[in-house]
Amino acid sequence: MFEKIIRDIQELRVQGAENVAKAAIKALRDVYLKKLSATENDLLLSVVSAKKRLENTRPTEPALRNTLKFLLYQVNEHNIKNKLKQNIELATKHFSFSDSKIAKIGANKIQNGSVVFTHCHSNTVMRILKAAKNQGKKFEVYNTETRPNYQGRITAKELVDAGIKVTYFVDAAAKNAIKKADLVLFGADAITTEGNVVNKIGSGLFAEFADKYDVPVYAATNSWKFDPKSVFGFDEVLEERNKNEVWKDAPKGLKIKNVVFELVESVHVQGVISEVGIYKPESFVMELERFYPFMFKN
Ligand code: RUB
Repeated sequence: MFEKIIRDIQELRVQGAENVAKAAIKALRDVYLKKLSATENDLLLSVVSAKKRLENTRPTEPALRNTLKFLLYQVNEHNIKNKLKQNIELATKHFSFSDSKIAKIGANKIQNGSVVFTHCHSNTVMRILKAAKNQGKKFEVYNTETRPNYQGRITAKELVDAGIKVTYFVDAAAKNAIKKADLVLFGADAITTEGNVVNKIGSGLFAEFADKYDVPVYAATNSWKFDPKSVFGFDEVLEERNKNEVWKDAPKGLKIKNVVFELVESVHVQGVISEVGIYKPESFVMELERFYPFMFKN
């Protein structure tokens, strides 16, 4: 199972930053269960090497790295059997608690008659939209196709299946869609110490447009997507994927850039919706040290 999870993350069969983190919990649990009869020292060596391999599966995923850090937090060769088990349970609980809390808080931002613009496919955003629908609110979603991998189709299909009214736009039509929207709701792959949000390419551009037309932008995210590396001045690494995704039989010699994530500057973000509440991006980062000290420890 461990090797399959590694492949599924690398080959994008696991989609969305939070699902990548949840898959890492499963993978480490698998290593733990298979090595339970080994000595504590051997178990620790296997778990540490599994952690390194998982960390390297995707570059722009602090939720993955924070989750792995949490799983091994205060674990040593004397306590690993109990402590790792306990951390696996706590991390699993963290995500299930946060998922429903974020859905509830985020749904309050959606009113009867609202038009919500979204981009790409974020499981966090989907949970918010479905929670608003379950509250009986009547609203509409505008979403973009999200080239080159068309994650917008996953969003559109899921919304149709949930009985939520949705209109699908090509990416280049986003300006027209945003002008008519009441709010923009993105997911996030990372939040930096300056309060900038990293999300699917296009998100930064769309947020600037939204700002111009006074449409508030919210990023919905589990707070474990904060990147502690950015505290030390490291820039967020923006993943670049295979150029075949953009153009399979492109003319030989053509240079294609396929950077898949982009920074949404904090000035364009009205609020970060997470399990700790809704905060302005800069205040959100300040709250985190209080809630999750493990993230800031080496
Ligand atoms: C997905 C994407 C999502 C975030 C948040 O990009 O940018 O908005 O990962 O998702 P890709 P979630 O499909 O290229 O990984 O809210 O599910 O964590």
